[in-house]
Amino acid sequence: MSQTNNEKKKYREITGELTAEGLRFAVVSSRFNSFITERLLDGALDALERAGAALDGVDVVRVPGALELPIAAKHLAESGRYNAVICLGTVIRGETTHFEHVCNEASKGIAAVSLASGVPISFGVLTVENLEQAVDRAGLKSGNKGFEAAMTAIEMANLLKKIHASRSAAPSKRSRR
Ligand code: INI
Repeated sequence: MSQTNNEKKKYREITGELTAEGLRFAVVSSRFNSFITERLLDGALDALERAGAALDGVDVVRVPGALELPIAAKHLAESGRYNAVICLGTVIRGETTHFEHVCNEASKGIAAVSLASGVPISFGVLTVENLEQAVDRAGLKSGNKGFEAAMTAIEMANLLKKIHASRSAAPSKRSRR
């Protein structure tokens, strides 16, 4: 059977490495449900350190709740000091519809800030039904979502650097003809 174009790999593939050496990160961590979110922060810092980031170059910024993550992330992203920002929080469904508002506004806000600033901002916010689900995702059965958010930030920071580098190396329109 003949190889597909994907298998032949004739195209150029651009991917982000999982190395954090020489990159600057800010972590925004919310205090609401801090028992869980502090475990996400542990996971995120562990990922950054394992990937080679210098932790004395990482800034950890505290906000009251998940709703305040986007505004802090916006100012950090716009400062130009960071290759990526990692947002951490824990939203646990209660009796009211507040849960939906907090989840929707936090996720929409973070996505909007990331697109507007061009800085990768990862969404390490647990949106769960109960405490058991939160514990599972903060280092128990289902891994640590803070660790995953940091790895995503590292990959995206490297990917965007490469995309910019490959753009500047592209042949001009004239020489492509
Ligand atoms: N903030 C959270 O981070 N998690 C929650 O579960 C939560 N609940 O359930 O209300 C929550 N609310 C606070 C919100 O993020 C803001 O800090 C507050 O509304 C003030 O703007």
